Amino acid sequence: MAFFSKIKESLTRSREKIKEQMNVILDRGPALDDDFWEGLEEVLILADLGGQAAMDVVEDLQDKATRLALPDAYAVLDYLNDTIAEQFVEDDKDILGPAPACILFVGVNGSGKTTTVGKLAKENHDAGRTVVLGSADTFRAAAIEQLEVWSKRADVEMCARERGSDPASVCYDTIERGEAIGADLILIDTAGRLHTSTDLMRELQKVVSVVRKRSTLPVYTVIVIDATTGQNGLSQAREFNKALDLDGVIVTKLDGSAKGGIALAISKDLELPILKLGTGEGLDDLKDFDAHEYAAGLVGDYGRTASEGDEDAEAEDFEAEQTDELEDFAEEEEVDFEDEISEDVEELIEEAAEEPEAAEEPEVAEEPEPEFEPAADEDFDEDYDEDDFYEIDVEDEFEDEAEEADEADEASAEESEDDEESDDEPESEGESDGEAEEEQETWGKKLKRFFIG
Ligand SMILES: Nc1nc2c(ncn2[C@@H]2O[C@H](COP(=O)(O)OP(=O)(O)OP(=O)(O)O)[C@@H](O)[C@H]2O)c(=O)[nH]1
Ligand SMILES: [Mg+2]
Repeated sequence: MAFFSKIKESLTRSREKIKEQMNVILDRGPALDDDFWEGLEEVLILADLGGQAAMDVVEDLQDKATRLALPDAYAVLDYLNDTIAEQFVEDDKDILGPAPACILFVGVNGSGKTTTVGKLAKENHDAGRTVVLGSADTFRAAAIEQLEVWSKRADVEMCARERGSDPASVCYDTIERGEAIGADLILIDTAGRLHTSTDLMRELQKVVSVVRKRSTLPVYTVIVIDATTGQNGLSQAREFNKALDLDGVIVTKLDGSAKGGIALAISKDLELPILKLGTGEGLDDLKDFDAHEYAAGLVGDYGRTASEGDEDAEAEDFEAEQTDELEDFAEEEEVDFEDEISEDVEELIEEAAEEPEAAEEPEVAEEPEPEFEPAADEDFDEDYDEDDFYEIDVEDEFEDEAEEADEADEASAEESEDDEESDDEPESEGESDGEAEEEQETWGKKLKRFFIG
């Protein structure tokens, strides 16, 4: 059961980092003085929101504080999440919306392009759309095979040429194939490249311009940014944007990052919408972006009104989750444990009943179990350590055993009388067999009572 959204969960590290710094300024007191505003701006910059976004958020909050006559820091912080959310650029073109489109994915090496293309292919195929993938990463070893794996997982077609061929030709083929089958969505994976390499960026420009000329569907270029790269992600996005005039951003690896604020820095700086968020390596770990959800996950709550209710709810959810898990665990373990014990005990009882020779062992055959003989209280105190008996009620146990031992004695006495009348078997052997059977029964009862209760 998911109590936190995957996005909120993925932003945990970023949120905790902000919380630590925010608590420092709140510890100084709730006054709305210069120290508070400067401290707040610093917290936002350190949270990777970027200088511009941090300044704009603080100015906006100062306006609200004046306009609404907010009394203190807590009242201001009630507006922090919404103010941050308002800074994100909206996706006016609805790039990943229902309209048919051809989308190129670009970015530095390892940012998550191929994985993102695969996840999107799955999501759109599941939504009933016809999707075609193009593997325009003809440079990296195994890049084509990697996308092929995703195309199979998503159950969509893929176009490729051999490694080393012209990526623009692959794009051409893919668009042609997409048109032939009436695809709603053409997703093209490109080779990762350093944003600082002029040659590689020029090559990419060529690819994008071929696609723009050839495609009859609207063409969008989307950069994939790894959230763990923080401010370097902003530099990457700037360079790619200069070269390609980007349309949108997908931020990946949010799950492993403490620099979630970078999404706002990029959106704000480049005036680009965030389209999706990568929250893991699985097929379903690509989430829609919602500015308010994101801001709440990134910052948490400090304001007077929001915080208490929300944190209480979180604590309750967490507690309920733990209780459910413990109950499930206990149920499973108990069932298995009981089954095992019952089976073991039944086997022991059966074995004991089937194998009377076991009773011929000297201590069983010759002695009627001294530890079960009734003992005087003073003897008991001297000879037994109560710890040896764990949770068994010692007195009851001894009374029971005494009764059983008495019964066993009587039974064997009767049998030996019978045996004396008959000369078929030697006296000692007959006595020993009778005792042995009684012993087995006594053991059986004892084991059954001990394990099963
Ligand atoms: N934790 C996590 N890992 C991710 C996410 N997205 C991608 N990855 C992992 O990041 C690694 C690189 O992903 P790729 O999709 O190969 O990246 P790429 O941009 O295509 O890489 P190149 O083609 O070499 O440029 C893989 O191990 C992915 O499983 C994400 O959202 N979260
Ligand atoms: Mg790749």
